[in-house]
Amino acid sequence: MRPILLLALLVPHLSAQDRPNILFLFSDDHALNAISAYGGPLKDLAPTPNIDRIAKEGEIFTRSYCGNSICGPSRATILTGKHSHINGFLDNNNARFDGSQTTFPKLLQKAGYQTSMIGKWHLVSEPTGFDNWEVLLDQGTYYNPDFLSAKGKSRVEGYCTDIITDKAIAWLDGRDKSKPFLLMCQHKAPHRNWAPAPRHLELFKDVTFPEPATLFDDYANRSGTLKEQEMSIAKNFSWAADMKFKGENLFPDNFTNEGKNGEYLRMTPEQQATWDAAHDAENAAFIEDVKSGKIAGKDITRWKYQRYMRDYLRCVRAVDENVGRMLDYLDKNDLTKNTLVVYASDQGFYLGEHGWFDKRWMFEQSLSMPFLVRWPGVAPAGVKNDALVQNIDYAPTFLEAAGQPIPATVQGKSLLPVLKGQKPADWRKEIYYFYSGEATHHVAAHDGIRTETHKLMYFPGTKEWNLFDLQKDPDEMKSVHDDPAYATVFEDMKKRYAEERARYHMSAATLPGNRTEPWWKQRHQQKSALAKQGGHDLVFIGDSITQGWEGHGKATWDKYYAGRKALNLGFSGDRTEHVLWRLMNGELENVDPKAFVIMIGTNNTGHRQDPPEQTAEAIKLIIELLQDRKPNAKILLLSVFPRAEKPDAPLRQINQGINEKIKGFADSDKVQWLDMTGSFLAPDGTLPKELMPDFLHPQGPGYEIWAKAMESKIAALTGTAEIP
Ligand code: SGN
Ligand code: CA
Repeated sequence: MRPILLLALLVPHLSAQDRPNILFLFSDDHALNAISAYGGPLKDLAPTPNIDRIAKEGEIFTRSYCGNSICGPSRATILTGKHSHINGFLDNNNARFDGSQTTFPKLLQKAGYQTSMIGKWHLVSEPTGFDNWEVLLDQGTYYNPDFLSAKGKSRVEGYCTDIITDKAIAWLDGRDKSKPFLLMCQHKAPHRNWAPAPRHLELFKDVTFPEPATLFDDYANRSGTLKEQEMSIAKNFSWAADMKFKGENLFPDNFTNEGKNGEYLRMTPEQQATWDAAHDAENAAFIEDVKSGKIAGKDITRWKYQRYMRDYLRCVRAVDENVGRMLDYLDKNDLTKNTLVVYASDQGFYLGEHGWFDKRWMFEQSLSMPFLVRWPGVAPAGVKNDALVQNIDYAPTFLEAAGQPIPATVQGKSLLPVLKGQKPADWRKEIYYFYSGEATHHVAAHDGIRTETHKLMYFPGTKEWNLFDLQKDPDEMKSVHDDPAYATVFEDMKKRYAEERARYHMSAATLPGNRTEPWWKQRHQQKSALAKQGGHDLVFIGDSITQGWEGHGKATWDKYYAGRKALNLGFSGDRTEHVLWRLMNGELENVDPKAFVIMIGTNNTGHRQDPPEQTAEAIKLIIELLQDRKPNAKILLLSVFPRAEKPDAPLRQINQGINEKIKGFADSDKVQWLDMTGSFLAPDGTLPKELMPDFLHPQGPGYEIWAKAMESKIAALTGTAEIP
């Protein structure tokens, strides 16, 4: 018997009691500066005693970051332990979470946990991996929110933060108490448009919050894209929804017109009366003061900042109270000792720093994620932990805590050793960040790394680098990338940036992307519809060469594959990143084939001359994606076909390089390799014009050669008789 197996048998089997419950308390857009345990300028004015209790009884992480500072992407990363480009949820505007992929709740559910998700979900597709889910529709609302569950839609009267907690407690009360639980209790608050609970509308009324030093940042000395954002307190707050005025926008130079206050429109007459009582006099006074000139210029921004802060911190107050309710529940039900509690938020937020609200940038305030953990007996109490941690780490941490193996494709690391106070020698020295640049708020795409002392950002749209010395310039007001004194640091950071991108498999070839040509979209819809019908035994994945089975290869296809319930997912002009996108966005929906045939990569070579290792890595991700979604299917991996007439042609060489790498992905069973190169080439290595007149695409006879070369493998993989 192998020693590992023997060891596994000797370890006493963990009983349900030994496996901790996991309570994941989560909020939306909660800035570190709005949690008193983090210190910060607001700690005495707007304390959060209940969240702080987690820090006191457990650990607070001071260098905790997200991988992509917006809602859906952060949530998808938490569920999968993978960065956005791997889990496919890149931005809020276009993405839909592929719920068929492995997530930690699914694995815990399989391991016997009872799993529940209550509150803001915001991943478009329905939750998977939960015994119970009740989620807010889309972003959700503060007042009288609508929930969606397996039973359908329902509206609940009251205040969202309280209701989510009510539902969480009700679920805990009714759960099967013989099993450990995972409860994800995810608040909408304190997300825009910051509508406080009726009981908090007068809170902070007479408090003046300190202004951040960078409230009037002029965006000099950094990427030119900073000036283009649309998330500034001075310019982008709306009259009604953000600043809570009623009626016509009286000062269009200072307030935008965007929308009504949707929250107000949802309120009951009673709620509206309380709301009006809290706002009317103050609003009237402000209007008077602006009209009379008493408040003007920058003072209007200052006034907006104060209103923003009061509303934001009022919303935080309800979150904190409700965290307290949950912790009390654990105490009263004797669950505290055996429950791992986490408090986190999907990203940080700007509370006026750089003149901003919102997030998205890789600057500290929105890169940071609050992360507090309490696990009695495991995480020592009262610890400030400064290890570099990221939201990719949550899934592996929960899995390890529950005694479950961590899938090899998970990109994060379990925090257990870090929580226990050990400093693993190989703990990461930098975190990687990527923001795709969606339209909302007009923040340019960028990615970068942060070390303990420096931050490097790259803006591909303008090809700009920014480098910050976080010790000397913690407010990130001046990029030193072109300062000769930092030449060595800059070089070192660029090298580490390239290494981190490689570590997380980030390149143009692996960043999932859809194409916009109408025919492509139409074909994708068509193929997704076919996939949805199901019933396919054999699925071909590729580019124009695979699509060509519907053209030059039609007769051969009919002969070999028509009777084998085959689906052609070849799209002309596709590169690996398009294939990745398609597979995560519908083309595998009900497909459960015996085998996939993959032949992709020659357009990475032809369009961009991608280095072979990057294309190969993308092919590896395609294989991993298929194995994750369709674990029973086998994969026939084909060599990328030879291109160009002569063997020493550069593009031919690149394809050859890809093949050298990808053949190593095969095993003798699940992934099988077939090198097609020899089938097409003349003995001297030239590519015969009769087979591929453009030295890239096979004609009829080429498809015949292709089919014949694969036939014995296809017959074996699909369990069908060989076609002569
Ligand atoms: C809405 C907000 C934005 C916010 C995004 C994303 N506008 O579009 O200010 O950045 O959500 O937020 S609002 O007028 O509808 O409030 S996220 O937390 O879901 O990423
Ligand atoms: Ca958010």
